[in-house]
Amino acid sequence: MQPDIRNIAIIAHVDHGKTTLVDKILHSTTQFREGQIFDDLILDNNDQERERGITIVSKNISVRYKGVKINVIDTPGHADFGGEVERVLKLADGVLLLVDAFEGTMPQTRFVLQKALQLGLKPIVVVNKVDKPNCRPEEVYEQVFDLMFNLDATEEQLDFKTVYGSSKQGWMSLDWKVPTDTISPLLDTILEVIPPAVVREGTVQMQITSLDYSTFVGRIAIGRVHRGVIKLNSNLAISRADGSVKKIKIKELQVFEGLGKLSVQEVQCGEICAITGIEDFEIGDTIVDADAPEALPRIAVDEPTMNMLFTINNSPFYGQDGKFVTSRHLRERLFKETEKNLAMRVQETDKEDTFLVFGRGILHLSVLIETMRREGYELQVGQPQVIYREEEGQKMEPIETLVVDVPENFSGKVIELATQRKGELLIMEPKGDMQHLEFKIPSRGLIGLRNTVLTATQGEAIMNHRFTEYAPFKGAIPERNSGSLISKDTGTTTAYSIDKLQDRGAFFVDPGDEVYLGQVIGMHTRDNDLVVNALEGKKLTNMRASGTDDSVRIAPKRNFSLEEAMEYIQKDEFVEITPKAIRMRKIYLDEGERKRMEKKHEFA
Ligand SMILES: Nc1nc2c(ncn2[C@@H]2O[C@H](COP(=O)(O)OP(=O)(O)OP(=O)(O)O)[C@@H](O)[C@H]2O)c(=O)[nH]1
Ligand SMILES: [Mg+2]
Repeated sequence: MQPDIRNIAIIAHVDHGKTTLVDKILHSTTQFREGQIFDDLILDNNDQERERGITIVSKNISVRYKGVKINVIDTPGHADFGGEVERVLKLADGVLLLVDAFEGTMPQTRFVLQKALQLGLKPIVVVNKVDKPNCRPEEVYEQVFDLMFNLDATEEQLDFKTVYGSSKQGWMSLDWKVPTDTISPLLDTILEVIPPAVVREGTVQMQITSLDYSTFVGRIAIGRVHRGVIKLNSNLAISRADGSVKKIKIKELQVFEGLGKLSVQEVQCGEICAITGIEDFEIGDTIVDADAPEALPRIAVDEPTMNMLFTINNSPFYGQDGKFVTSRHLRERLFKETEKNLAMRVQETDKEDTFLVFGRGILHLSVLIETMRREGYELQVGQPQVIYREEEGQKMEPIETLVVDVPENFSGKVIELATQRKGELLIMEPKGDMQHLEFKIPSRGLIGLRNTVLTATQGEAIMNHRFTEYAPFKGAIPERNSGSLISKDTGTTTAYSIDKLQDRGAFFVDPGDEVYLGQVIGMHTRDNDLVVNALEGKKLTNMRASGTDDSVRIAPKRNFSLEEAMEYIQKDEFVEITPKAIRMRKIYLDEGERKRMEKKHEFA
């Protein structure tokens, strides 16, 4: 007898608690061996996921509940990884739509729900985090209902069940005022509402929707068996984008079980399956019967909205701590990335050491850069550029929905900042003790906005944005209104000189740091760039005369995260990234050359 299977994906806006819930589902249905203690979320298991506290790649787990096998797919909530969600929804028959009981529906809630509804999936709504003191579960339920309605949910989809609870505390209930001590009410609802996987008889069809890596066996193709039964030693082939069909030999066939995978001889229809041994495949290919190949329609992939120049590190400090520094290294690494990172593209340029990398946003690109530096690469990247399109002779640009929740006294400031960048205020309403603002704003205007908004609101603003559409170009947006302080020479900075220069701006380096000629070492208080000498030796006599300890008065340097640096630099600047350092620099280090290039409108 084949087991009854339910395939569900968990979808939500970022941080609404998906992974926490999946962890609780695992814990409540799985016997872990003694000594297997988990402090963190089991699923967010790669370094960057742990450090950033977000899910970057979707993951499959599988549990047994009341004799039914439930395959659960945890998905990333950040908008930059939305394409991934869209793809893995193809594995599911239903979704758990999580919504934070305080925050309510957010831009990404709308996006992922819309995709799920369009695919005809059955939703269950989970109003999560009802343990939060200021939560408003009933209002949030109403919001979700309205959203479903506005997204043209079918009658059947609109007739969704809602479960309330706290993933963190490990309970779910049909009534939020009646807490329980188990998530069983949710699991029972899944069995009741989500249709069992359909069994289609016939020749094999399995579309590859995602891929996994193992250092031992290489690439692993993951997909759902759409029709027929896949057997280990049967006569199978792969149907590719170009229409070609190539015989394959499967080395290992696995299904998901608990946190891991289980090797099997055959996989029934409806089951989610992992295949090793096919070397040459792409996401979207279909595994078919070699004698009767019939491919499934290919998956459309999200178009990139942003690009950035990637080049080798040619700063005076190159090669000090990286292992991979040549253009050959860079090229190979970037092209390898495109094999698994579907929304990413790499384009050659007329310079052999420079590539244009296309992605879905700053985070999408910065995760790659961060991964590369951890692997030992050195590289430099240019200012992120949005991708324009031309439609009927008109220049079109990407527009996003921006949502900012901010304490009321700061809302005026946020509106001012967004408006300067061509943001258009659409909604302003109270939300608990916060003000909820929604804007339509060009993607261009968002670059660097987070820093500015956080500074202006003393870190209190919560900001989210998501791409919505291409629209006619909105005109010029003022650039950063402070120039760079640029190092005049190469050497070690001194407290003496930084102290003297403090009224010129804020520094990104501390006394004693090594800097090079042309490096951006601070932010000027004015809008033009200024070359400064931060290397001057201490003139002891002067210092004694003033009678104070110079180092005490120096403001601490401003630290930039990788993303902050990417959003901060101007057109004529690079971020230099090595395993140990993130520096900003002028593309042309020499002042004279810089001036000449400016005259040639190199950066217009
Ligand atoms: N108060 C409260 N906090 C929760 C609850 N569930 C999750 N959290 C917290 O919310 C934060 C985000 O939780 P995650 O499970 O990582 O959220 P996610 O939806 O997987 O986030 P992404 O994968 O980045 O989209 C963590 O700090 C959790 O501890 C809950 O029920 N109540
Ligand atoms: Mg997560």
